[in-house]
Amino acid sequence: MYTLYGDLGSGAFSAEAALAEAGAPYTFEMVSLERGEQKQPAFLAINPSGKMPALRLAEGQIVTESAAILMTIADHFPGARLLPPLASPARAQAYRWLAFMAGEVYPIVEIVDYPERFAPPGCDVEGVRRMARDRIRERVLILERMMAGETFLPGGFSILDIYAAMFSRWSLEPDWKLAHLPRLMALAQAVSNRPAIAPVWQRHFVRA
Ligand SMILES: N[C@@H](CCC(=O)N[C@@H](CS)C(=O)NCC(=O)O)C(=O)O
Repeated sequence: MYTLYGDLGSGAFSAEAALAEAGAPYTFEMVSLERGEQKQPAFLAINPSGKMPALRLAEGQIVTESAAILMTIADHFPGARLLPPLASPARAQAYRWLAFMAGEVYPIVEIVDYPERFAPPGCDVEGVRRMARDRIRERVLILERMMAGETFLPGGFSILDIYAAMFSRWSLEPDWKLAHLPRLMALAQAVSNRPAIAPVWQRHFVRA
């Protein structure tokens, strides 16, 4: 049994969607962002960086970092084909774009959500947020150009689709997304309609 720690609408969506798609047995442990529980000792003992998601494996070890969690789930359930075959050219592209989303997009989300962490006292906090949004737009536009269509990789569904769909839900204004991200929005729609993921999507992004 896996235990996933996180909040609804957070990065925990990606881990939960991958678990659901893999058919893995799991429980969801709520950690409230609104109440700042990610910075409380109980959760810091699980992830010292105070960020979600965190996944406890059946063996008991903790995995943090959303991309590492997604790759771990893909490894544990090879029959679910959540990544292209090992050492294939498509696998290298999957790593490339997972790393891009984890390293170039996700960290900027923190600046949009908590600009005060990055603004010296007296600085224009809303200006910092605006600049961060601009950087996210630029970087998501790169994803938009690189994706094959309704799946990120030409070979079919993978954890990249789950991850990209999640980023389509954050930090970007609806009108801008409609005008500039037709592929990403179609991909997100396709992800949200997958039978295993649909209820997870509903809990995280529709009811949340
Ligand atoms: N590098 C981390 C980033 C995770 C992250 O920023 N998660 C957000 C929620 S979507 C969070 O926990 N924010 C709380 C905070 O920064 O205080 C990952 O990929 O898992």
